[in-house]
Formats: sequence, C-alpha cells, structure tokens
Amino acid sequence: MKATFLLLACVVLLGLSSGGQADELKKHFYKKLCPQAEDMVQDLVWASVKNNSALPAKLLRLFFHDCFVRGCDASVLLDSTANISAEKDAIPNRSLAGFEVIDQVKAALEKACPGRVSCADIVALAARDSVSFQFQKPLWEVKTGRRDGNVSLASEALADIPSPGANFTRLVQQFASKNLDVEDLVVLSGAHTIGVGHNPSLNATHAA
Ligand code: HEM
Ligand SMILES: *[C@@H]1O[C@H](CO)[C@@H](O)[C@H](O)[C@H]1NC(C)=O
Ligand SMILES: *[C@@H]1O[C@H](CO)[C@@H](O)[C@H](O)[C@H]1NC(C)=O
Ligand SMILES: *[C@@H]1O[C@H](CO)[C@@H](O)[C@H](O)[C@H]1NC(C)=O
Ligand SMILES: *[C@@H]1O[C@H](CO)[C@@H](O)[C@H](O)[C@H]1NC(C)=O
Ligand SMILES: *[C@@H]1O[C@H](CO)[C@@H](O)[C@H](O)[C@H]1NC(C)=O
Ligand SMILES: CC(=O)N[C@H]1CO[C@H](CO)[C@@H](O)[C@@H]1O
Repeated sequence: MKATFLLLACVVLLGLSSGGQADELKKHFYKKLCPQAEDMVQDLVWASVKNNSALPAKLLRLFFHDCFVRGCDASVLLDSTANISAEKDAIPNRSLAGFEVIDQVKAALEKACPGRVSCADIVALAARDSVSFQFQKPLWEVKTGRRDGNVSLASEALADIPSPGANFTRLVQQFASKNLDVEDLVVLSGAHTIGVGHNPSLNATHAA
C-alpha cells in the first residue's frame, strides 16, 4: 500500500487511534491541542476573501465535494500519483478552486501547532468562515475533530458527486446514500445562490 497514495502535507499525527474520524465531532476540539486554531483559520481566510470575493463559493463547493466522497476527510486535496487518479482529477472537479487557501492555512497551523489540526477541519471551517465574511455575519456552527483520510479515487468522485444532468429521483438517491434527506437536498442546493457557474453543454449544442 505504501507509495500508492500521495499525501499532500496533510497527515495529522494526533495521539488518537489514527483510524478514520474521531469518535465524535465537538465544539472547540482544538481548545487544548491548539487553542488559536479556529481564530487563525478565520483570520487567514478573511484576508484571502477580502482580496478575492470569488473565494467563498469556491471554498463552500470544495467542502461539499470533499464530504460527498468518503466523508469530510480532506480526500479532495490529495494529488494523483503515477498509477492512482485522485478525486481532484475526476470530471466534476472542473473549476474546483481555493486549494491554495487551504494550503496556506495548513502551513501556518503546522508552524503554530505541528501535527495537530486536520486538513478536513480546515476545509470545513474555511467554508463557513469565507461565506460568513461575504454575508458579514456568523452563519453556522462547525464542530471539529475530523481526521484526514489517505485514500482519494477519481472513480469515487465520479460516482458520488451528483451530475448537473441528474434528475430529481437520482439526486434524492445520491443524497440518501449520504444520509441526507429531501429537505437537506433542497436546503443545501441553496448554496447555488452564490458563485459562478458554467454551462459547457451550451457549447455542445452550438458546436460546428
Ligand atoms: C444537488 C446536487 C448538486 C449539483 C448537481 C451541483 C452542480 C453544480 C455545478 C454543475 C456547478 C457549476 C460548476 C462550474 O462552475 O463548472 C456548481 C457550482 C457550485 N456548487 Fe453545486 N451542485 C450540487 C450541490 C451543491 C451543494 C450541496 C453545495 C454546497 C452546499 C454546492 C455548492 C456550489 C457552489 C458554491 C458553486 C459555485 C462555485 C463557484 O463559484 O466556483 N453545490 N454546482
Ligand atoms: C492509511 O490510513 C490507514 C488507516 O489510518 C492506515 O492503516 C494506512 O497505513 C494508511 N496508508 C498509507 C499509505 O498511509
Ligand atoms: C490577491 O489576489 C491576487 C490575484 O487574485 C493575487 O495575485 C495576490 O497574491 C493576492 N494577494 C494576497 C495577499 O493574497
Ligand atoms: C503504483 O505504483 C507503485 C510504484 O510505481 C507500486 O509500488 C504500486 O504497487 C502501484 N500500485 C498499484 C495499485 O498498481
Ligand atoms: C432519472 O435518472 C435515473 C438514473 O440516471 C434513470 O434511471 C431514470 O429513468 C430517470 N427518471 C426519469 C423520470 O427520467
Ligand atoms: C464555451 O464557449 C465559450 C464562448 O465561445 C468559450 O469561451 C468557452 O471556453 C467554451 N467552453 C468550453 C467548455 O468549451
Ligand atoms: C483543480 C484541479 O485539480 N483540476 C484538475 C481536474 O482534472 C484535470 C484532468 O482531468 C486536471 O488537468 C486539472 O488540473
């Protein structure tokens, strides 16, 4: 298994049993491990968003694409290797962005508290903090304690991320497979009130 999956500077070495998610997410998981973690994420994310108002939508979508494949485990951040095509390289990754913000926050946190704060929590906090900045109010609570995964497969992203052509039945099925109901589907789809979309299918219609 070694050398099969390239980790993007994101292994978190807590004294916890390292398998998968921590038992339960909680408020302020890092209170003792790295007390400044959540403030640092907020400060750095806000500085980035001030400079680039397109980022909140990018970071929100990145979080969604992370969570829909193998849970919220930062698997979306992993790069492909010679023989493994990672989630990033799946078709629905088109126009995913904001990776550099996550990398920058992770680098700062590694300096402050080496090996403590998971990339998965940074992705979750960055989504919340960036969108909250855009709306100038705190929007939702983020519990922490996610552990980073080390498996990232393009084939799974292709299977799990809903396609823009999916019908309602299919969307309901795909959300149900992640333990989300129809109300969740409707509410979360509200995320599309921010951001930029592309419609590549229009081009196909007009192709010569
Ligand atoms: C219900 C199934 C969903 C489908 C089929 C879908 C599909 C898409 C597509 C096709 C785009 C345009 C991508 C592009 O720019 O090329 C997009 C953008 C976006 N999606 Fe979704 N999405 C879904 C659910 C979600 C959820 C649950 C969230 C977050 C809670 C989300 C957040 C976003 C955001 C913020 C953008 C704009 C990104 C930007 O500005 O670059 N989407 N989505
Ligand atoms: C991936 O994580 C699992 C569970 O924590 C671990 O057993 C395995 O050795 C890891 N694989 C690599 C390539 O790091
Ligand atoms: C601000 O954004 C520009 C382009 O989007 C980028 O080149 C520059 O490095 C950013 N500055 C900071 C401080 O992030
Ligand atoms: C991927 O390549 C590495 C080294 O090139 C090799 O050790 C590994 O067995 C390969 N894995 C798979 C699943 O083919
Ligand atoms: C919805 O999509 C599914 C899977 O893609 C397909 O099997 C089904 O026939 C579609 N239903 C309708 C009503 O188009
Ligand atoms: C679609 O067409 C527009 C305008 O001609 C072009 O700028 C864009 O790159 C095309 N997109 C794709 C995916 O081909
Ligand atoms: C953001 C990102 O990682 N995009 C990649 C998506 O996948 C294509 C190949 O299918 C890569 O070329 C992009 O770099």
